[in-house]
Amino acid sequence: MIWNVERETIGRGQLEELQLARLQQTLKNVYQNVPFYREQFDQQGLKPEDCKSLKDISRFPFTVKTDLRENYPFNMFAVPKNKIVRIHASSGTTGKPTVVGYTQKDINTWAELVARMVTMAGVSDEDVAQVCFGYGLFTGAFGLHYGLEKVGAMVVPTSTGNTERQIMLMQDFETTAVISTPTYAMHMAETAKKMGIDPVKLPIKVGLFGSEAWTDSMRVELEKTWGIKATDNYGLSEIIGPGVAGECLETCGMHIAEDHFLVEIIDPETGEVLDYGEEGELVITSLTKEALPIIRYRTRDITRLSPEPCKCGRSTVRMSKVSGRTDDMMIISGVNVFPSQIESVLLETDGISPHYQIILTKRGYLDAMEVQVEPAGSAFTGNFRDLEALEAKVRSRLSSVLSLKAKVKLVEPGSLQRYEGKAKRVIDKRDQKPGVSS
Ligand code: DLL
Repeated sequence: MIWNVERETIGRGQLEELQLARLQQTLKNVYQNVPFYREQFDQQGLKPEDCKSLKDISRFPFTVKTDLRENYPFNMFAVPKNKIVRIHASSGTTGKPTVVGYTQKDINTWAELVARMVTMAGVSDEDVAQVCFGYGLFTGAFGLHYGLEKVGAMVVPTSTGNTERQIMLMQDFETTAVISTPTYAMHMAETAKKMGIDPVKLPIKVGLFGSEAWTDSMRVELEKTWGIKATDNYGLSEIIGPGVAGECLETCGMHIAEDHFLVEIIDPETGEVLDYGEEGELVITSLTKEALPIIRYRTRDITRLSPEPCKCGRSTVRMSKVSGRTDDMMIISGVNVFPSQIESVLLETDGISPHYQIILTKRGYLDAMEVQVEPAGSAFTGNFRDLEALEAKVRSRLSSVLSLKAKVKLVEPGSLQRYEGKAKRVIDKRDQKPGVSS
């Protein structure tokens, strides 16, 4: 089923007309109401009227995360405070969070976009949807919550944590759709097994996973472990939260809500706009946001766009799975590598579990990487030789597939940290002084 047939199957010409009208309106709005943008445009000698076609967007300056931080908390808002009905924030690892605001109309738009996205994943009023994202400043839980209610699903807002209770409620309420990060889904499955419950036997049909990068190998693992269809969905607080893009059951890329967002792919080094099919950084301009309109936001997420028609009937451009963030790329002995590439190698190796951690250190002037990973339960014989052979296998696959020299350490099952939200896969100790341990 398609939630909004008119918008999701719109013809290209009609869509572009709508996008241009909305873009011109957005540029006027930010120029009039957000001093940050007025200054930026003035500095470049640009007026909103200079945007005569969609391509003209490339003449306008980018917005980056630090712009939001420098305008903390509310200076990027385009409406007075009394029009704001909700605040969310994305947790920065250091310093102040990035604050985002919503008018009532923004909240309604958000629910509409999430309704489209959950419908793509086959969720309807027949479903019991358990939201295992943290309720709070994070956009994940509230975003999914309102969209799921809009389609009429029975929403179970369990939030994160208390994992045994999550499993008990899945069983008792006959949950059919689970919503979480892929990492937490893996952890929940493990907990279910410890409780003597086979996740495959639970009534869950579909998982809507997002908020962090995950590979197709992880999809295979999640689908097998839970006996479900695993779908991907993408979003970010600065743009609206979840609902920017989502996968239909064809699982061949995420449909972007192009009537609300104008997307570009750029070369992250030069800022040059790239063509469909080329991999680069996703840049998003909001077209309908009232509280926090945003121009050419550099997401740092690496993906590519495909305009090919999808079998599901939706006409919107799809983005491929995010392969990493430009700021997550590691340079190890001169080789550029993303955590997702390591995840693929690990999960495609028999006997390896999806629980891993990457540790970066410095040896002299050289970077060194250690991959700590738990063997899959069945492969853990405890026999030293077997473990050594498995380590050697992973090491040689990392070296042949990624041309990467890494130390591989198999660790006891259950010993690595488990995450209830986004996983922190990389621990970078390269800035630590010698002799400092943690
Ligand atoms: O994570 C919004 C969200 C919540 C999306 C729930 C989907 C589901 P932030 O906390 O602001 O917002 O983090 C945004 O998370 O720039 C990506 O790097 C990453 N991210 C989000 N979804 C995906 C995904 C939410 N499906 C940042 N695949 C983004 C890969 C994702 N990365």
